[in-house]
Amino acid sequence: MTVEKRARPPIAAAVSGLLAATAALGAAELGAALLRPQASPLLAVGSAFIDLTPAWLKDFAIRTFGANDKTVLLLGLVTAVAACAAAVGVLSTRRPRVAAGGLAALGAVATVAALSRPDAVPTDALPSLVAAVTGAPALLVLRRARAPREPHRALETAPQTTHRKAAAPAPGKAAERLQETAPETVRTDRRALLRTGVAVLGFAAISGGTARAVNAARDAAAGGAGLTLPLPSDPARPLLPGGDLRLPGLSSFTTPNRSFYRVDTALVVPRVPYRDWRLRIHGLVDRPVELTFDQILSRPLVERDITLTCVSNEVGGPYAGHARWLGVDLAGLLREAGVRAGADQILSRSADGWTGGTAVEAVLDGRDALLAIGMNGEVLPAAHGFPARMIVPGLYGYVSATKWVTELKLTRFADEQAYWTRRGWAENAPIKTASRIEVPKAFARIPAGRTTIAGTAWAQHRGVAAVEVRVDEGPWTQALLAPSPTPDTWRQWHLDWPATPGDHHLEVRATDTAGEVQPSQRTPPFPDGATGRHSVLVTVR
Ligand SMILES: Nc1nc2c(c(=O)[nH]1)N[C@H]1C(S)=C(S)[C@@H](COP(=O)(O)O)O[C@H]1N2
Ligand SMILES: [Mo]
Repeated sequence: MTVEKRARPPIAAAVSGLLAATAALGAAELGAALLRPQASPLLAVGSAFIDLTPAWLKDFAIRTFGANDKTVLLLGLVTAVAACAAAVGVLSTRRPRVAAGGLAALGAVATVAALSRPDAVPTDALPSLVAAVTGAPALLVLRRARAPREPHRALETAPQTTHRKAAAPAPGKAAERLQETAPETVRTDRRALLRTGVAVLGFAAISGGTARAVNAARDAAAGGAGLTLPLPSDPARPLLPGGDLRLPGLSSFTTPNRSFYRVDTALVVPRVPYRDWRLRIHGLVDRPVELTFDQILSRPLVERDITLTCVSNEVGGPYAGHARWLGVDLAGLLREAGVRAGADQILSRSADGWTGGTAVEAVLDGRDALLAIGMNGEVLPAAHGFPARMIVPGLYGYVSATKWVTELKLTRFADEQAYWTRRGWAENAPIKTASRIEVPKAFARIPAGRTTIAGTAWAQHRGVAAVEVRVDEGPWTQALLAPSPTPDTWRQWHLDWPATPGDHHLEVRATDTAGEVQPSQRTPPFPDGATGRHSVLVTVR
C-alpha cells in the first residue's frame, strides 16, 4: 500500500474550531446573562478595547462610522475571534498542545478584560472560564468525530492495525491514510462530524437564545416603562411661535428621543433598575448624601430646554440635539451636601464606571444644571441615561452630561482626572459657537430662482445673536433668526437666495451674544471642540 503524504484540507478542522468557539461563547453569554451581562467575554474585550483605543483611532472611528462605530467594533471583534477559533481548530489536529495553549490564551485575555473593567467584581471571571471549559471539550468531541471511528477498510488493507486498540488513533495520520484507502469510512466520518457539529451548534443556539431571553427580561424589568413622572413645579418657558421653522430638510427644533444622537463608551446600553439606583454625593462636602429614585421624584422638578452637543462633532456634523429635560436642580443638591472650599471639580461616575469632570463653578453659577430623569415628556430612555443623568447648559457632553450617573464626588481637577481628560481632552470645555447649513444639502442640484438657505446655530448659555451667510465669498448677509426663549438652545435660521445657474459655494457663520464671531480657522475636535465655518457646494440649473 502506498500512502502519499498529502496535506489534508484543514477546512473541517477550521470549522470545528469555529463550532467550538460558538458553543463556548453561547455558554459564556448564558453565564453572563445569569450573573452580570457586562461580564460577557465579547463585551468585556470590546469595552477594554474601547478604553485602550488611542484618541486618534477613536476619532477616526467616530468620523468614519459615526453612530455605527460600536457595530463595526463588535463585527471586527467577532471576526478576530472567528479567525483565532479557526486557527485553534486547525492546530488541534497537528499541534494539540499549541492549540490548547491558544485556547488558554484566549480565555486569559477575556478573563483579564472582564476583571479590569472599572465596575468589575471577581465573579466576572466566571463567564470567560465557562467559555474555556465549554470550548475545550467541544473541540475534543469534534476532533474525535473527524477522526476515523471504525477503520474497517484500514483493518482489511493494513495488517499492522493490530495496535488500533489505542482508542483515539493519531488523528492526522489515521485520517490521512483513511482518505487514501477508505472512501466509505470517510463518508461515515463526515456524517459523524455533521452530527456532532449539529449537536454543538444546537447547544450554542440554546444557550445563546436563553441568554438573550434572560437579558431581555432583565432589561424590561430595569427600564422605566411603567413609570409616570410627576409634573414639573417649575415648567420650561413655552417655545415661541416660529421657533421651529418646519422647513423640509431642516432638523426639527426639538429632536425626538429616538433620533437624538447617542455618544458614549458603553458597548451595550447599561440597564440600571431604578428601584436599586442610588446617587451618592460625597468627597469634599460637609454632609455626604445618598438619594433614592423615589427621593428624587419627591423633590420639586424643574423642566428646561437645553441643546446638547458633543465635543467630537465636526464642523457641520450631526452630534447635537435639542430636548426638553425634566429633573432636579443640580446646584440645589450640591448646596444641600455643602461643597467645601477648594473643591473645583464634580467627578461624576456612571453605573458602568465611566467618569466625567465638571467645573463646580459652572454648575453653581446660576445656570440651569439638572439631574435629569425625563426627556421630551418621556421617562429618560435607557440609551440616554435612565434612571438619571446630568445636563449642564453650555458645556460639551463629556464634561457635563454623565448618563446612568450614580456618584458625584466633589474633588479637585489637580487630584483626579475623568475618563476623557485622562486621554488628553480639555478639563474645561464650553461649547463653541457653531452654525451649520442644512438646506440645501451639500452637492444638491437645485433649480434657479428664489431658494431658501436654512440651518441651525448654537452657542449654548451665551446665546446666538446673529447668523450670516455668504455666497461665493461675496458679502456676508444677515440671515433671519427663529426665536428661542433661552440662550441654552440652538436657533434655526433662514435666508432667501435668488439662485443663479452655476456651481455655488454657500458659507455660514454665527455670532454669540457677547459679540464673538465664530472663527474661520479650521481646527479638529481634539482637545476642546472643532472650529471653522461650515460650507456646502450646490449646483443651480
Ligand atoms: N456614562 C456615560 N455618560 C456619558 C458619556 C459616556 O460615554 N458614558 N458620554 C458623554 C458624551 S461625550 C456626550 S456628547 C453625551 C451624549 O449624550 P447622549 O448620548 O444622550 O446624546 O453623553 C455624555 N455622557
Ligand atoms: Mo461627547
